[in-house]
Amino acid sequence: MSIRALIFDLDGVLTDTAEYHYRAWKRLADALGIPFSREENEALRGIPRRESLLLLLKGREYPEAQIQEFMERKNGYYLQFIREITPRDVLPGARELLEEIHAAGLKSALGSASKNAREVIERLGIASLLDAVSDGNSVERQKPAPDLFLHAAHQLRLSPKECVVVEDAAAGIEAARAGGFQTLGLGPASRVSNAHFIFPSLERIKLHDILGLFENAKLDQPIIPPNDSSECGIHRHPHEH
Ligand code: B16
Ligand code: MG
Repeated sequence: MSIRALIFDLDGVLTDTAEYHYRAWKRLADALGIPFSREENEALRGIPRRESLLLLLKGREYPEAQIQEFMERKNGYYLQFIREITPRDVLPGARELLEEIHAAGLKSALGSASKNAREVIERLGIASLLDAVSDGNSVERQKPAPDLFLHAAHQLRLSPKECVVVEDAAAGIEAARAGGFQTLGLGPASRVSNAHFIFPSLERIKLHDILGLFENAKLDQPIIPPNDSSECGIHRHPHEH
């Protein structure tokens, strides 16, 4: 089946809001006297707000009202930080790829766990390049459940098999695969090892390269990765189900 759309995660794929999430969580952690490092922040990549807070609290228990207040406080800090976002904060290659998708008559959508995703894409100046937005407000069950991406495909009126999900986090790849989507992982293989294909980033990646990978591959059969896969930055996940 041919690919008709790409569904993009936001943080780590189209822009790098991880730094702002980190600074906001760090401010909360400092106020609570809980140690919290940049390394620990890595585990929060792609994880929804509540689950992120529970990881930060490391088993400390608080009443629900207090949990809500912590989440609101962190979000208040985050909203202050994202006021600094401008179109220059779109990650290299992302705007060009969105423009190529449009020019080719394919569709694109956002699939982000963030409840602030709309504000971020407006500030980045890419909202008009996305045909549908599925975000933290769109569905109940967040990643690694597939609902967010299924909601995006539904808005595009496409089946999961016709869509490639582009993700930088393990929870996102798991969500996409659970929904039956094709997956393109970005970043270190340690984070996205379950993706069908992996690239270091979107920089210098052309739409026809992505389409070629998925359209030529028989995704239901194991394949042997090409010898030069490490050089070209393309990795084919060998264990298809
Ligand atoms: P919010 P993504 C995720 O975005 C972030 O990676 C994660 O760190 C954050 O906790 C989550 O969104 C929720 O964000 O607090 O703004 O609702 O990678 O799914 O685009
Ligand atoms: Mg992400």
